[in-house]
Amino acid sequence: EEVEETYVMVKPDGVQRGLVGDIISRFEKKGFLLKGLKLFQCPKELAEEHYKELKDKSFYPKLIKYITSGPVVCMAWEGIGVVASARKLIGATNPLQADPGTIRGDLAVQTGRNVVHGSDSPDNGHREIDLWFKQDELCEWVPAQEPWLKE
Ligand code: YYY
Ligand code: MG
Repeated sequence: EEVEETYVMVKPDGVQRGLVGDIISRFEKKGFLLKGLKLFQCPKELAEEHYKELKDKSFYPKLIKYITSGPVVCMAWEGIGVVASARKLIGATNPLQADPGTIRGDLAVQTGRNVVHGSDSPDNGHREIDLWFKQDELCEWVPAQEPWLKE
């Protein structure tokens, strides 16, 4: 069990629908450590860099338009096994296939409006946090509850 970091983002639909608090709360309550948080209007170039592995997919133009269509909420979360755990909390890419209890399973219906992003590997966690945050936007801190979370 390794300490990792992951990039989680509430997409423009989640912000517009007032779901930011609910989504942040799920990661907080799980016991992960919030290291960075901001509301941000994503420029097209950044969206393209973030999703560069998908640039040949048919849905890519729509995806870039969606992600840049309004402000997003960017988060950096740290914790033991946080990359895979965040993906579990988020649920399957297609919200109709996402289990109840997951963010997408509870709060969304369409793949193209699936409310939230989470990094898919520890390497991408680092890469995406570097991409979306400046170094001085990230905090290293120890929450008072830490001894009650970690053995
Ligand atoms: O990691 P995750 O967000 O669950 O899915 P990806 O396969 O990385 O795709 C990124 C993003 O692209 C997805 O969240 C919605 C969108 N997308 C789409 O609009 N249509 C698809 N068939 C697949 C993905
Ligand atoms: Mg992905």
